[in-house]
Amino acid sequence: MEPIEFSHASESQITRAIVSEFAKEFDDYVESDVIIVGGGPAGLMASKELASSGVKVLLIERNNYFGGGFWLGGFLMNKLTVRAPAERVLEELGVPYKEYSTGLFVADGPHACSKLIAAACDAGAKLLNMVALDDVVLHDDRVSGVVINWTPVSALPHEIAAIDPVSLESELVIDATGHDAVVVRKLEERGLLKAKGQGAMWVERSENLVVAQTSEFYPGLIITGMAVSAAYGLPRMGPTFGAMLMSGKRAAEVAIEKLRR
Ligand code: 48F
Repeated sequence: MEPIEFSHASESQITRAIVSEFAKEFDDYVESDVIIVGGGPAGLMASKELASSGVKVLLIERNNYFGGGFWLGGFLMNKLTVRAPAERVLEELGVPYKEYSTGLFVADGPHACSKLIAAACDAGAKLLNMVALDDVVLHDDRVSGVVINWTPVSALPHEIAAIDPVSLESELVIDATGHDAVVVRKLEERGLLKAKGQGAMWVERSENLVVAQTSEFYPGLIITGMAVSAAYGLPRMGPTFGAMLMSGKRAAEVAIEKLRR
């Protein structure tokens, strides 16, 4: 076997490559058209669709990994289900799937999730991991950005790490934080709106309603995915993902229309 010779790069060059490239990009995204909070299936889908339409979009995710609940289908088993017509989205993403019964499709979680993350990146969305939403920016009763901090900061005792967060501005924010509806809750804490909380399981009803009610929930704030269910008190849907993908697409459409105005 031929020995492999890697090119020369010093320790300091490697450090500079990381620091300068990150700082340049971060500086660029201090202002965006749209900031998406949460990188599960709904947020990733919305980011892909927005970036494909030329919108400057930043997605922040508190975990090291993107994908939220999309890696696993349910009950720690990694087969995902979607119902028609959402198999078309799997097709668009190039995810292999099989029809289990009429209109019910099954795919591999890791395959589907990695394709969706790659599609968002390929489309030009900027993805930032290990960054958590701390608060919202509110100007004249309109959500105008997010307040963020590095995820590990919240795990440190306050007396050790009293580290102020920073703000990023945008025309629109999308809450894609799933069942917790974290952005919506920040407005609720201030008495600006009331989230109804999630209802009990009813998959057939829930999927249609989540997509139909993906909308601007507060001036400047669009909701998508399970955050819609938590905000409007819709039934939960359990381990099926078609509505998450379609709701992400709908959120992007709503955002594009608002940006055009
Ligand atoms: O939970 P998640 O996958 O939400 P979703 O896109 O999809 C829901 C389904 O996975 C499933 C379901 C229906 O099929 O019931 O649960 O609506 O992804 C939400 C993402 O938001 C991140 C979280 O880590 C996850 O990756 N997130 C939550 N809070 C914050 C956050 C926060 N404060 N800052 C940044 N990201």
